[in-house]
Amino acid sequence: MHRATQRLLLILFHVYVQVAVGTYIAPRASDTAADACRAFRYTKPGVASTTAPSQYFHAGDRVNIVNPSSSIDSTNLPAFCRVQLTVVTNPATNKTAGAELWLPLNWNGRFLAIGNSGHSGGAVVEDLGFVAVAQGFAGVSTDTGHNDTSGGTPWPLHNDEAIIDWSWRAMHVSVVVGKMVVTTYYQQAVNKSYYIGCSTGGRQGLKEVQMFPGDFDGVVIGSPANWMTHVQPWSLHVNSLVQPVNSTRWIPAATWQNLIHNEVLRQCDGLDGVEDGILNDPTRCNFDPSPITCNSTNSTNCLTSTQVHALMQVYSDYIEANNTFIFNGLYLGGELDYPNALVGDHVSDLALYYERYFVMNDSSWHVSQLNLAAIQLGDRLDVGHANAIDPNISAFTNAPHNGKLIHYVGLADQLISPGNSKLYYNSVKSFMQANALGDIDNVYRLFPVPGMKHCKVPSIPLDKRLRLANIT
Ligand SMILES: *[C@@H]1O[C@H](CO)[C@@H](O)[C@H](O)[C@H]1NC(C)=O
Ligand SMILES: *[C@@H]1O[C@H](CO)[C@@H](O)[C@H](O)[C@H]1NC(C)=O
Ligand SMILES: *[C@@H]1O[C@H](CO)[C@@H](O)[C@H](O)[C@H]1NC(C)=O
Ligand SMILES: *[C@@H]1O[C@H](CO)[C@@H](O)[C@H](O)[C@H]1NC(C)=O
Ligand SMILES: *[C@@H]1O[C@H](CO)[C@@H](O)[C@H](O)[C@H]1NC(C)=O
Ligand SMILES: *[C@@H]1O[C@H](CO)[C@@H](O)[C@H](O)[C@H]1NC(C)=O
Ligand SMILES: *[C@@H]1O[C@H](CO)[C@@H](O)[C@H](O)[C@H]1NC(C)=O
Ligand SMILES: *[C@@H]1O[C@H](CO)[C@@H](O)[C@H](O)[C@H]1NC(C)=O
Ligand SMILES: *[C@@H]1O[C@H](CO)[C@@H](O)[C@H](O)[C@H]1NC(C)=O
Ligand SMILES: [Ca+2]
Repeated sequence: MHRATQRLLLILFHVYVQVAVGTYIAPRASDTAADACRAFRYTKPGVASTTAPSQYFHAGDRVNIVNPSSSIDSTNLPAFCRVQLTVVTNPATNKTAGAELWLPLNWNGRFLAIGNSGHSGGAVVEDLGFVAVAQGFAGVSTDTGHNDTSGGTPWPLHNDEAIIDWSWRAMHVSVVVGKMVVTTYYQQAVNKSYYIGCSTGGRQGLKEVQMFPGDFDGVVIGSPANWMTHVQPWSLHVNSLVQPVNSTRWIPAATWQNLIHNEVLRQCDGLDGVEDGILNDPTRCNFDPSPITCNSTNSTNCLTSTQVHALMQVYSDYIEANNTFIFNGLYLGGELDYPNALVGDHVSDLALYYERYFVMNDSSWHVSQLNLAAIQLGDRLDVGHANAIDPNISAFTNAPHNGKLIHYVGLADQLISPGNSKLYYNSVKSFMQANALGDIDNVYRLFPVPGMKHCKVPSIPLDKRLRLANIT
Protein backbone atom coordinates (compact mmCIF):
# COMPACT_ATOMS: atom_id res chain seq x y z
CA MET A 1 0.00 0.00 0.00
CA HIS A 2 1.37 3.47 -0.91
CA ARG A 3 2.12 5.83 1.93
CA ALA A 4 -0.22 8.40 0.45
CA THR A 5 -3.03 5.87 0.42
CA GLN A 6 -2.22 4.86 3.96
CA ARG A 7 -2.32 8.48 5.04
CA LEU A 8 -5.65 8.98 3.30
CA LEU A 9 -7.09 5.90 5.01
CA LEU A 10 -5.83 7.19 8.33
CA ILE A 11 -7.46 10.55 7.73
CA LEU A 12 -10.68 8.87 6.72
CA PHE A 13 -10.55 6.70 9.83
CA HIS A 14 -10.11 9.79 12.03
CA VAL A 15 -12.97 11.49 10.26
CA TYR A 16 -15.07 8.36 10.70
CA VAL A 17 -14.34 8.25 14.43
CA GLN A 18 -15.00 11.95 14.85
CA VAL A 19 -18.22 11.75 12.88
CA ALA A 20 -19.25 8.77 14.97
CA VAL A 21 -18.66 10.70 18.20
CA GLY A 22 -19.98 13.92 16.73
CA THR A 23 -16.87 16.12 16.98
CA TYR A 24 -15.83 16.35 13.33
CA ILE A 25 -15.68 19.85 11.84
CA ALA A 26 -14.82 19.79 8.16
CA PRO A 27 -11.82 22.02 7.38
CA ARG A 28 -13.09 25.29 5.89
CA ALA A 29 -16.23 23.38 4.89
CA SER A 30 -18.28 26.50 4.39
CA ASP A 31 -15.64 28.14 2.22
CA THR A 32 -15.48 25.03 0.07
CA ALA A 33 -19.23 25.06 -0.10
CA ALA A 34 -19.22 28.78 -0.86
CA ASP A 35 -16.75 28.28 -3.73
CA ALA A 36 -18.77 25.36 -5.10
CA CYS A 37 -21.94 27.42 -4.90
CA ARG A 38 -20.48 30.50 -6.57
CA ALA A 39 -19.02 28.38 -9.35
CA PHE A 40 -22.28 26.56 -9.95
CA ARG A 41 -23.87 27.00 -13.37
CA TYR A 42 -26.66 25.04 -15.01
CA THR A 43 -27.15 25.29 -18.75
CA LYS A 44 -29.36 22.99 -20.76
CA PRO A 45 -30.52 24.60 -24.02
CA GLY A 46 -34.27 24.51 -24.44
CA VAL A 47 -34.72 23.45 -20.79
CA ALA A 48 -33.17 25.83 -18.30
CA SER A 49 -30.18 28.01 -17.50
CA THR A 50 -28.88 29.95 -14.53
CA THR A 51 -29.49 33.65 -15.05
CA ALA A 52 -27.38 35.17 -12.30
CA PRO A 53 -24.24 34.12 -10.40
CA SER A 54 -25.27 31.75 -7.63
CA GLN A 55 -25.04 33.37 -4.19
CA TYR A 56 -23.75 31.72 -1.06
CA PHE A 57 -25.04 32.68 2.38
CA HIS A 58 -23.14 31.49 5.42
CA ALA A 59 -25.22 30.57 8.47
CA GLY A 60 -26.49 33.78 10.02
CA ASP A 61 -25.61 36.00 7.04
CA ARG A 62 -28.21 38.65 6.34
CA VAL A 63 -30.60 37.40 3.66
CA ASN A 64 -32.39 40.45 2.32
CA ILE A 65 -34.25 39.79 -0.92
CA VAL A 66 -37.27 41.56 -2.38
CA ASN A 67 -39.27 40.77 -5.51
CA PRO A 68 -42.72 41.89 -6.71
CA SER A 69 -44.45 39.09 -4.80
CA SER A 70 -42.37 38.18 -1.74
CA SER A 71 -39.57 39.38 0.49
CA ILE A 72 -37.32 38.13 3.24
CA ASP A 73 -34.94 39.93 5.60
CA SER A 74 -33.40 37.51 8.08
CA THR A 75 -30.15 36.66 9.85
CA ASN A 76 -31.53 33.39 11.21
CA LEU A 77 -31.01 31.00 8.33
CA PRO A 78 -28.54 28.12 8.07
CA ALA A 79 -25.96 28.14 5.24
CA PHE A 80 -27.33 27.75 1.73
CA CYS A 81 -26.74 28.42 -1.95
CA ARG A 82 -29.23 30.54 -3.91
CA VAL A 83 -29.56 29.51 -7.57
CA GLN A 84 -31.62 31.62 -9.95
CA LEU A 85 -32.85 29.98 -13.13
CA THR A 86 -34.85 30.63 -16.22
CA VAL A 87 -36.85 27.57 -17.23
CA VAL A 88 -38.40 27.04 -20.65
CA THR A 89 -42.07 26.32 -20.02
CA ASN A 90 -43.03 25.91 -23.67
CA PRO A 91 -40.29 24.93 -26.14
CA ALA A 92 -42.65 25.57 -29.06
CA THR A 93 -42.84 29.27 -28.25
CA ASN A 94 -39.74 29.69 -26.04
CA LYS A 95 -41.95 30.93 -23.22
CA THR A 96 -39.96 31.01 -20.00
CA ALA A 97 -40.51 31.41 -16.28
CA GLY A 98 -38.18 32.40 -13.49
CA ALA A 99 -37.38 29.89 -10.74
CA GLU A 100 -35.23 29.91 -7.63
CA LEU A 101 -33.59 27.00 -5.86
CA TRP A 102 -32.31 27.44 -2.33
CA LEU A 103 -29.92 24.63 -1.51
CA PRO A 104 -28.89 24.16 2.13
CA LEU A 105 -25.36 23.13 3.06
CA ASN A 106 -26.79 20.56 5.48
CA TRP A 107 -29.24 18.98 3.09
CA ASN A 108 -31.78 16.51 4.43
CA GLY A 109 -31.97 14.72 1.08
CA ARG A 110 -35.47 15.97 0.39
CA PHE A 111 -37.01 18.36 -2.09
CA LEU A 112 -39.72 20.90 -1.26
CA ALA A 113 -41.67 22.95 -3.78
CA ILE A 114 -43.27 26.11 -2.42
CA GLY A 115 -46.63 27.32 -3.70
CA ASN A 116 -47.37 30.90 -4.69
CA SER A 117 -49.96 33.45 -3.66
CA GLY A 118 -52.57 35.45 -5.57
CA HIS A 119 -51.52 36.17 -9.13
CA SER A 120 -47.87 35.97 -8.02
CA GLY A 121 -45.11 37.36 -10.27
CA GLY A 122 -42.15 36.47 -8.07
CA ALA A 123 -40.59 33.49 -6.32
CA VAL A 124 -41.70 33.00 -2.70
CA VAL A 125 -38.31 33.87 -1.17
CA GLU A 126 -39.87 34.17 2.28
CA ASP A 127 -40.87 30.50 2.37
CA LEU A 128 -37.74 29.32 0.54
CA GLY A 129 -35.95 30.67 3.60
CA PHE A 130 -38.24 30.02 6.57
CA VAL A 131 -39.93 26.83 5.37
CA ALA A 132 -37.44 25.06 3.07
CA VAL A 133 -33.87 26.00 3.98
CA ALA A 134 -34.61 26.43 7.70
CA GLN A 135 -35.63 22.76 7.82
CA GLY A 136 -32.90 21.38 5.56
CA PHE A 137 -34.97 20.99 2.39
CA ALA A 138 -33.75 21.89 -1.08
CA GLY A 139 -36.49 24.36 -1.98
CA VAL A 140 -37.84 25.46 -5.34
CA SER A 141 -40.21 28.29 -6.15
CA THR A 142 -41.44 29.75 -9.43
CA ASP A 143 -42.41 33.32 -10.30
CA THR A 144 -45.37 31.69 -12.17
CA GLY A 145 -44.12 32.93 -15.53
CA HIS A 146 -44.42 36.69 -15.31
CA ASN A 147 -42.86 39.59 -13.50
CA ASP A 148 -45.75 41.40 -11.86
CA THR A 149 -44.38 44.92 -12.03
CA SER A 150 -45.63 45.99 -15.44
CA GLY A 151 -47.32 49.31 -14.82
CA GLY A 152 -48.80 49.32 -18.32
CA THR A 153 -50.88 46.57 -19.92
CA PRO A 154 -52.01 44.00 -17.34
CA TRP A 155 -49.98 40.85 -17.89
CA PRO A 156 -52.81 38.34 -18.51
CA LEU A 157 -54.60 40.38 -21.16
CA HIS A 158 -54.75 38.16 -24.27
CA ASN A 159 -51.62 36.44 -23.03
CA ASP A 160 -52.56 32.75 -23.10
CA GLU A 161 -48.98 31.59 -22.58
CA ALA A 162 -48.59 33.66 -19.41
CA ILE A 163 -51.99 32.56 -18.12
CA ILE A 164 -51.13 28.88 -18.64
CA ASP A 165 -47.83 29.36 -16.83
CA TRP A 166 -49.60 30.98 -13.90
CA SER A 167 -52.31 28.30 -13.93
CA TRP A 168 -50.05 25.24 -13.62
CA ARG A 169 -47.22 24.99 -16.15
CA ALA A 170 -44.53 27.15 -14.52
CA MET A 171 -44.89 25.17 -11.29
CA HIS A 172 -44.69 21.77 -12.95
CA VAL A 173 -41.72 22.66 -15.15
CA SER A 174 -39.88 24.28 -12.23
CA VAL A 175 -40.36 21.11 -10.20
CA VAL A 176 -39.08 18.83 -12.96
CA VAL A 177 -36.10 21.08 -13.72
CA GLY A 178 -35.55 21.79 -10.02
CA LYS A 179 -35.05 18.10 -9.26
CA MET A 180 -32.49 17.81 -12.07
CA VAL A 181 -30.58 20.83 -10.80
CA VAL A 182 -30.64 19.56 -7.20
CA THR A 183 -29.26 16.21 -8.37
CA THR A 184 -26.49 17.95 -10.30
CA TYR A 185 -25.63 20.24 -7.40
CA TYR A 186 -25.40 17.60 -4.69
CA GLN A 187 -24.37 14.77 -7.03
CA GLN A 188 -27.12 12.76 -5.40
CA ALA A 189 -30.72 12.15 -6.37
CA VAL A 190 -33.60 13.56 -4.37
CA ASN A 191 -34.83 11.01 -1.80
CA LYS A 192 -38.37 12.31 -1.32
CA SER A 193 -40.18 15.26 -2.78
CA TYR A 194 -42.87 17.35 -1.16
CA TYR A 195 -45.05 20.32 -1.87
CA ILE A 196 -46.51 22.97 0.42
CA GLY A 197 -48.77 25.86 -0.51
CA CYS A 198 -51.87 27.76 0.57
CA SER A 199 -54.57 29.67 -1.33
CA THR A 200 -53.18 29.98 -4.89
CA GLY A 201 -50.50 27.63 -3.59
CA GLY A 202 -53.25 25.22 -2.53
CA ARG A 203 -54.68 25.38 -6.03
CA GLN A 204 -51.26 24.76 -7.59
CA GLY A 205 -50.75 21.79 -5.26
CA LEU A 206 -54.06 20.23 -6.27
CA LYS A 207 -53.25 20.86 -9.93
CA GLU A 208 -50.01 18.93 -9.43
CA VAL A 209 -51.84 16.06 -7.71
CA GLN A 210 -54.45 15.95 -10.49
CA MET A 211 -52.24 16.50 -13.56
CA PHE A 212 -48.74 15.41 -12.56
CA PRO A 213 -49.21 12.72 -9.92
CA GLY A 214 -45.57 11.65 -10.19
CA ASP A 215 -44.11 14.99 -9.13
CA PHE A 216 -44.48 14.56 -5.36
CA ASP A 217 -44.57 11.90 -2.67
CA GLY A 218 -46.44 14.17 -0.29
CA VAL A 219 -48.47 17.32 -0.79
CA VAL A 220 -49.66 19.78 1.88
CA ILE A 221 -52.26 22.30 0.81
CA GLY A 222 -54.21 24.96 2.66
CA SER A 223 -57.47 26.69 1.76
CA PRO A 224 -57.06 26.20 -1.98
CA ALA A 225 -58.41 28.73 -4.48
CA ASN A 226 -58.99 25.66 -6.62
CA TRP A 227 -62.40 26.58 -8.03
CA MET A 228 -61.12 29.75 -9.69
CA THR A 229 -64.15 30.26 -11.89
CA HIS A 230 -66.40 30.33 -8.81
CA VAL A 231 -64.34 31.75 -5.97
CA GLN A 232 -63.65 34.94 -7.91
CA PRO A 233 -67.31 35.75 -8.74
CA TRP A 234 -68.24 34.80 -5.16
CA SER A 235 -65.73 37.32 -3.80
CA LEU A 236 -67.36 40.05 -5.87
CA HIS A 237 -70.80 38.85 -4.83
CA VAL A 238 -69.87 39.13 -1.13
CA ASN A 239 -68.43 42.61 -1.77
CA SER A 240 -71.68 43.73 -3.31
CA LEU A 241 -73.84 42.33 -0.49
CA VAL A 242 -72.63 45.24 1.68
CA GLN A 243 -71.03 47.76 -0.70
CA PRO A 244 -70.93 50.58 -1.55
CA VAL A 245 -70.14 52.19 1.77
CA ASN A 246 -72.90 54.78 1.42
CA SER A 247 -75.61 52.19 0.74
CA THR A 248 -78.17 51.22 3.39
CA ARG A 249 -76.77 47.64 3.48
CA TRP A 250 -73.29 48.79 4.52
CA ILE A 251 -72.09 47.43 7.89
CA PRO A 252 -69.18 49.34 9.47
CA ALA A 253 -66.12 47.44 10.71
CA ALA A 254 -66.81 48.29 14.35
CA THR A 255 -70.29 46.76 14.02
CA TRP A 256 -68.81 43.47 12.73
CA GLN A 257 -66.12 43.42 15.39
CA ASN A 258 -68.28 44.36 18.37
CA LEU A 259 -72.03 43.99 17.97
CA ILE A 260 -72.08 41.04 15.52
CA HIS A 261 -69.04 39.16 16.77
CA ASN A 262 -70.17 39.41 20.40
CA GLU A 263 -73.64 38.14 19.55
CA VAL A 264 -72.17 35.26 17.50
CA LEU A 265 -69.98 34.32 20.46
CA ARG A 266 -72.90 34.65 22.87
CA GLN A 267 -74.99 32.23 20.81
CA CYS A 268 -72.32 29.89 19.42
CA ASP A 269 -69.09 29.84 21.43
CA GLY A 270 -70.27 27.54 24.21
CA LEU A 271 -71.71 24.90 21.87
CA ASP A 272 -68.33 23.16 21.77
CA GLY A 273 -68.16 23.08 25.55
CA VAL A 274 -65.57 25.86 25.99
CA GLU A 275 -66.20 29.59 25.92
CA ASP A 276 -62.84 30.57 24.46
CA GLY A 277 -63.83 32.93 21.64
CA ILE A 278 -63.35 30.15 19.07
CA LEU A 279 -66.09 28.11 17.40
CA ASN A 280 -64.86 24.54 16.96
CA ASP A 281 -67.60 23.87 14.44
CA PRO A 282 -69.30 27.05 13.20
CA THR A 283 -71.78 25.02 11.14
CA ARG A 284 -73.34 23.68 14.36
CA CYS A 285 -74.63 27.12 15.33
CA ASN A 286 -78.05 28.18 14.14
CA PHE A 287 -77.43 31.91 14.46
CA ASP A 288 -80.45 34.12 15.14
CA PRO A 289 -79.87 37.82 14.35
CA SER A 290 -83.07 39.05 16.03
CA PRO A 291 -81.43 40.05 19.36
CA ILE A 292 -79.33 42.63 17.49
CA THR A 293 -82.04 43.71 15.07
CA CYS A 294 -83.42 47.22 15.58
CA ASN A 295 -87.05 47.47 16.61
CA SER A 296 -89.47 50.14 17.69
CA THR A 297 -88.27 50.13 21.30
CA ASN A 298 -84.58 49.99 20.48
CA SER A 299 -82.95 51.59 17.45
CA THR A 300 -79.44 52.20 18.80
CA ASN A 301 -76.47 49.86 18.43
CA CYS A 302 -78.45 47.45 16.29
CA LEU A 303 -78.80 46.34 12.66
CA THR A 304 -81.57 47.49 10.37
CA SER A 305 -83.53 44.79 8.59
CA THR A 306 -81.62 45.67 5.39
CA GLN A 307 -78.31 45.12 7.17
CA VAL A 308 -79.58 41.88 8.73
CA HIS A 309 -80.53 40.64 5.27
CA ALA A 310 -77.02 41.41 3.99
CA LEU A 311 -75.44 39.78 7.06
CA MET A 312 -77.35 36.54 6.65
CA GLN A 313 -76.51 36.45 2.92
CA VAL A 314 -72.80 36.76 3.77
CA TYR A 315 -73.15 33.58 5.87
CA SER A 316 -75.23 31.78 3.21
CA ASP A 317 -74.35 29.86 0.08
CA TYR A 318 -74.21 32.00 -3.05
CA ILE A 319 -77.06 30.75 -5.22
CA GLU A 320 -77.40 32.40 -8.62
CA ALA A 321 -80.35 32.52 -11.02
CA ASN A 322 -82.09 29.24 -11.80
CA ASN A 323 -81.10 27.93 -8.37
CA THR A 324 -77.49 27.53 -9.47
CA PHE A 325 -75.04 26.89 -6.64
CA ILE A 326 -71.91 29.04 -7.00
CA PHE A 327 -70.02 28.90 -3.68
CA ASN A 328 -70.40 28.48 0.07
CA GLY A 329 -70.67 31.48 2.39
CA LEU A 330 -68.31 32.76 5.09
CA TYR A 331 -68.51 30.92 8.41
CA LEU A 332 -69.70 32.34 11.72
CA GLY A 333 -66.94 33.39 14.08
CA GLY A 334 -64.41 35.26 11.92
CA GLU A 335 -66.07 38.68 12.26
CA LEU A 336 -62.96 40.34 13.70
CA ASP A 337 -61.27 39.97 10.30
CA TYR A 338 -64.13 39.91 7.82
CA PRO A 339 -64.23 43.73 7.53
CA ASN A 340 -60.53 43.66 6.52
CA ALA A 341 -61.41 41.41 3.59
CA LEU A 342 -64.51 40.77 1.48
CA VAL A 343 -67.00 42.82 3.54
CA GLY A 344 -64.62 45.76 3.75
CA ASP A 345 -65.02 49.03 1.91
CA HIS A 346 -63.51 48.10 -1.45
CA VAL A 347 -64.05 45.60 -4.26
CA SER A 348 -61.67 42.61 -4.19
CA ASP A 349 -58.71 43.63 -6.35
CA LEU A 350 -57.79 40.02 -7.17
CA ALA A 351 -61.31 39.04 -8.19
CA LEU A 352 -61.94 42.14 -10.27
CA TYR A 353 -58.53 41.73 -11.96
CA TYR A 354 -59.39 38.10 -12.71
CA GLU A 355 -62.74 38.92 -14.30
CA ARG A 356 -61.34 41.86 -16.27
CA TYR A 357 -58.04 40.50 -17.57
CA PHE A 358 -58.26 36.71 -17.48
CA VAL A 359 -61.89 36.17 -18.47
CA MET A 360 -63.62 39.17 -20.05
CA ASN A 361 -60.59 40.98 -21.53
CA ASP A 362 -62.35 44.20 -20.75
CA SER A 363 -60.71 46.74 -18.47
CA SER A 364 -64.03 48.50 -17.92
CA TRP A 365 -65.92 45.38 -16.83
CA HIS A 366 -67.83 46.33 -13.68
CA VAL A 367 -69.06 44.33 -10.68
CA SER A 368 -72.62 45.22 -11.61
CA GLN A 369 -72.16 42.99 -14.70
CA LEU A 370 -71.75 39.91 -12.52
CA ASN A 371 -74.52 37.40 -13.22
CA LEU A 372 -75.06 33.73 -13.98
CA ALA A 373 -74.14 34.18 -17.65
CA ALA A 374 -70.80 35.79 -16.71
CA ILE A 375 -69.99 32.93 -14.34
CA GLN A 376 -70.98 30.34 -16.93
CA LEU A 377 -68.76 32.02 -19.50
CA GLY A 378 -65.90 31.78 -17.01
CA ASP A 379 -66.66 28.07 -16.51
CA ARG A 380 -66.74 27.42 -20.25
CA LEU A 381 -63.42 29.20 -20.85
CA ASP A 382 -61.69 28.00 -17.65
CA VAL A 383 -58.80 30.18 -18.83
CA GLY A 384 -55.44 28.47 -18.55
CA HIS A 385 -57.25 25.44 -17.10
CA ALA A 386 -56.60 26.97 -13.72
CA ASN A 387 -59.50 25.14 -12.08
CA ALA A 388 -58.24 22.27 -9.95
CA ILE A 389 -61.48 20.43 -9.23
CA ASP A 390 -60.89 16.93 -10.64
CA PRO A 391 -62.10 14.48 -7.96
CA ASN A 392 -60.11 11.59 -9.42
CA ILE A 393 -56.77 11.71 -7.62
CA SER A 394 -56.20 7.97 -7.73
CA ALA A 395 -53.11 8.22 -9.94
CA PHE A 396 -51.49 10.17 -7.09
CA THR A 397 -52.88 8.35 -4.07
CA ASN A 398 -53.09 4.76 -5.28
CA ALA A 399 -50.47 2.15 -6.14
CA PRO A 400 -47.93 2.27 -7.57
CA HIS A 401 -47.42 5.93 -6.64
CA ASN A 402 -48.97 5.92 -3.15
CA GLY A 403 -48.81 9.68 -2.61
CA LYS A 404 -50.28 11.39 0.44
CA LEU A 405 -52.32 14.57 0.52
CA ILE A 406 -52.80 16.72 3.63
CA HIS A 407 -55.28 19.58 3.40
CA TYR A 408 -55.95 22.20 6.07
CA VAL A 409 -58.36 25.10 6.21
CA GLY A 410 -59.01 27.79 8.77
CA LEU A 411 -62.64 27.87 9.89
CA ALA A 412 -62.38 31.65 10.26
CA ASP A 413 -60.99 32.04 6.73
CA GLN A 414 -61.92 35.54 5.57
CA LEU A 415 -61.04 35.13 1.87
CA ILE A 416 -62.19 31.69 0.75
CA SER A 417 -65.15 29.99 2.39
CA PRO A 418 -64.00 26.93 4.38
CA GLY A 419 -66.99 25.22 2.79
CA ASN A 420 -65.00 25.10 -0.45
CA SER A 421 -62.37 22.87 1.15
CA LYS A 422 -65.05 20.53 2.47
CA LEU A 423 -66.73 20.51 -0.93
CA TYR A 424 -63.57 19.40 -2.71
CA TYR A 425 -62.68 16.85 -0.05
CA ASN A 426 -66.18 15.37 -0.18
CA SER A 427 -66.15 15.30 -3.99
CA VAL A 428 -62.96 13.20 -3.90
CA LYS A 429 -64.32 10.96 -1.15
CA SER A 430 -67.54 10.17 -3.00
CA PHE A 431 -65.82 9.80 -6.37
CA MET A 432 -63.26 7.35 -5.03
CA GLN A 433 -65.97 5.43 -3.19
CA ALA A 434 -68.32 5.32 -6.16
CA ASN A 435 -65.54 4.03 -8.40
CA ALA A 436 -64.15 1.51 -5.92
CA LEU A 437 -60.84 3.39 -5.81
CA GLY A 438 -60.38 2.88 -2.12
CA ASP A 439 -60.81 4.55 1.26
CA ILE A 440 -59.24 7.98 1.03
CA ASP A 441 -58.74 8.22 4.77
CA ASN A 442 -55.38 6.50 4.37
CA VAL A 443 -54.21 8.89 1.67
CA TYR A 444 -56.06 12.20 1.89
CA ARG A 445 -57.10 14.02 5.05
CA LEU A 446 -58.77 17.33 5.65
CA PHE A 447 -57.93 19.26 8.83
CA PRO A 448 -60.34 22.09 9.62
CA VAL A 449 -58.60 24.45 12.07
CA PRO A 450 -60.97 26.31 14.43
CA GLY A 451 -60.32 30.05 14.65
CA MET A 452 -57.64 30.05 11.93
CA LYS A 453 -57.68 32.79 9.29
CA HIS A 454 -56.81 32.48 5.62
CA CYS A 455 -53.49 30.61 5.57
CA LYS A 456 -52.34 32.28 8.76
CA VAL A 457 -52.14 31.43 12.40
CA PRO A 458 -52.33 34.81 14.09
CA SER A 459 -50.11 35.89 16.99
CA ILE A 460 -47.39 33.31 16.36
CA PRO A 461 -44.00 34.78 15.35
CA LEU A 462 -43.43 34.73 11.60
CA ASP A 463 -40.66 32.14 11.44
CA LYS A 464 -42.56 29.71 13.66
CA ARG A 465 -45.87 30.35 11.95
CA LEU A 466 -44.40 29.52 8.57
CA ARG A 467 -43.54 26.07 9.74
CA LEU A 468 -47.21 25.49 10.37
CA ALA A 469 -48.68 27.07 7.32
CA ASN A 470 -47.00 29.04 4.63
CA ILE A 471 -48.14 32.56 3.96
CA THR A 472 -50.63 33.25 1.25
C1 LIG B 1 -36.55 29.39 -29.67
O1 LIG B 1 -35.19 29.66 -29.37
C2 LIG B 1 -34.29 28.93 -30.17
C3 LIG B 1 -32.88 29.16 -29.66
O2 LIG B 1 -32.66 30.52 -29.44
C4 LIG B 1 -34.46 29.37 -31.62
O3 LIG B 1 -33.63 28.63 -32.46
C5 LIG B 1 -35.91 29.13 -32.04
O4 LIG B 1 -36.14 29.64 -33.32
C6 LIG B 1 -36.86 29.81 -31.07
N1 LIG B 1 -38.21 29.40 -31.40
C7 LIG B 1 -39.22 30.28 -31.46
C8 LIG B 1 -40.56 29.72 -31.76
O5 LIG B 1 -39.06 31.48 -31.29
C1 LIG C 1 -31.14 9.35 0.85
O1 LIG C 1 -31.59 8.10 1.31
C2 LIG C 1 -30.56 7.13 1.36
C3 LIG C 1 -31.18 5.79 1.70
O2 LIG C 1 -32.02 5.92 2.82
C4 LIG C 1 -29.52 7.55 2.39
O3 LIG C 1 -28.47 6.63 2.41
C5 LIG C 1 -28.98 8.91 1.99
O4 LIG C 1 -28.09 9.39 2.97
C6 LIG C 1 -30.10 9.90 1.81
N1 LIG C 1 -29.54 11.13 1.28
C7 LIG C 1 -29.48 12.24 1.98
C8 LIG C 1 -28.84 13.39 1.32
O5 LIG C 1 -29.94 12.35 3.10
C1 LIG D 1 -38.78 42.04 -12.77
O1 LIG D 1 -39.04 43.38 -12.45
C2 LIG D 1 -38.08 43.94 -11.58
C3 LIG D 1 -38.54 45.33 -11.19
O2 LIG D 1 -38.83 46.07 -12.33
C4 LIG D 1 -36.72 43.92 -12.27
O3 LIG D 1 -35.74 44.40 -11.37
C5 LIG D 1 -36.36 42.50 -12.68
O4 LIG D 1 -35.17 42.49 -13.42
C6 LIG D 1 -37.46 41.90 -13.50
N1 LIG D 1 -37.17 40.50 -13.70
C7 LIG D 1 -37.30 39.90 -14.88
C8 LIG D 1 -36.97 38.46 -14.91
O5 LIG D 1 -37.68 40.49 -15.87
C1 LIG E 1 -59.90 36.58 -23.16
O1 LIG E 1 -58.59 36.30 -23.53
C2 LIG E 1 -58.17 35.00 -23.20
C3 LIG E 1 -56.71 34.92 -23.47
O2 LIG E 1 -56.42 35.30 -24.78
C4 LIG E 1 -59.00 33.99 -23.95
O3 LIG E 1 -58.63 32.69 -23.60
C5 LIG E 1 -60.46 34.20 -23.62
O4 LIG E 1 -61.25 33.37 -24.42
C6 LIG E 1 -60.88 35.65 -23.85
N1 LIG E 1 -62.19 35.85 -23.29
C7 LIG E 1 -63.26 36.20 -24.03
C8 LIG E 1 -64.51 36.42 -23.28
O5 LIG E 1 -63.20 36.34 -25.22
C1 LIG F 1 -72.68 56.88 -3.04
O1 LIG F 1 -71.50 57.58 -3.40
C2 LIG F 1 -71.25 57.63 -4.78
C3 LIG F 1 -69.96 58.36 -5.01
O2 LIG F 1 -69.04 58.06 -4.02
C4 LIG F 1 -72.40 58.35 -5.47
O3 LIG F 1 -72.18 58.32 -6.86
C5 LIG F 1 -73.69 57.64 -5.17
O4 LIG F 1 -74.77 58.38 -5.69
C6 LIG F 1 -73.89 57.54 -3.66
N1 LIG F 1 -75.07 56.73 -3.40
C7 LIG F 1 -75.93 57.00 -2.42
C8 LIG F 1 -77.06 56.06 -2.26
O5 LIG F 1 -75.80 57.98 -1.71
C1 LIG G 1 -80.45 47.95 22.30
O1 LIG G 1 -79.90 46.78 21.67
C2 LIG G 1 -78.51 46.68 21.75
C3 LIG G 1 -78.09 45.46 20.95
O2 LIG G 1 -78.71 44.31 21.43
C4 LIG G 1 -78.06 46.64 23.18
O3 LIG G 1 -76.64 46.63 23.23
C5 LIG G 1 -78.60 47.83 23.94
O4 LIG G 1 -78.31 47.70 25.31
C6 LIG G 1 -80.12 47.97 23.78
N1 LIG G 1 -80.60 49.20 24.39
C7 LIG G 1 -81.73 49.21 25.08
C8 LIG G 1 -82.10 50.54 25.63
O5 LIG G 1 -82.41 48.22 25.21
C1 LIG H 1 -86.29 44.98 20.83
O1 LIG H 1 -84.91 44.78 20.91
C2 LIG H 1 -84.43 44.53 22.22
C3 LIG H 1 -82.93 44.41 22.13
O2 LIG H 1 -82.44 45.18 21.11
C4 LIG H 1 -85.03 43.28 22.76
O3 LIG H 1 -84.61 43.10 24.09
C5 LIG H 1 -86.50 43.38 22.69
O4 LIG H 1 -87.06 42.15 23.04
C6 LIG H 1 -86.96 43.72 21.30
N1 LIG H 1 -88.37 43.91 21.26
C7 LIG H 1 -89.12 43.31 20.40
C8 LIG H 1 -90.58 43.66 20.44
O5 LIG H 1 -88.66 42.51 19.60
C1 LIG I 1 -82.80 29.66 -16.57
O1 LIG I 1 -83.13 28.48 -17.26
C2 LIG I 1 -84.01 28.66 -18.34
C3 LIG I 1 -84.40 27.29 -18.87
O2 LIG I 1 -83.24 26.54 -19.14
C4 LIG I 1 -83.33 29.52 -19.40
O3 LIG I 1 -84.18 29.76 -20.47
C5 LIG I 1 -82.95 30.86 -18.75
O4 LIG I 1 -82.19 31.63 -19.68
C6 LIG I 1 -82.10 30.62 -17.53
N1 LIG I 1 -81.86 31.89 -16.86
C7 LIG I 1 -80.65 32.40 -16.68
C8 LIG I 1 -80.54 33.70 -15.96
O5 LIG I 1 -79.62 31.84 -17.06
C1 LIG J 1 -59.27 7.84 -12.57
O1 LIG J 1 -57.94 8.14 -12.95
C2 LIG J 1 -57.22 6.98 -13.34
C3 LIG J 1 -55.77 7.38 -13.50
O2 LIG J 1 -55.64 8.55 -14.26
C4 LIG J 1 -57.83 6.40 -14.58
O3 LIG J 1 -57.11 5.28 -15.00
C5 LIG J 1 -59.25 6.01 -14.28
O4 LIG J 1 -59.89 5.57 -15.46
C6 LIG J 1 -60.02 7.17 -13.70
N1 LIG J 1 -61.28 6.64 -13.18
C7 LIG J 1 -62.46 7.15 -13.54
C8 LIG J 1 -63.65 6.46 -12.98
O5 LIG J 1 -62.57 8.12 -14.26
CA1 LIG K 1 -65.68 27.64 21.86
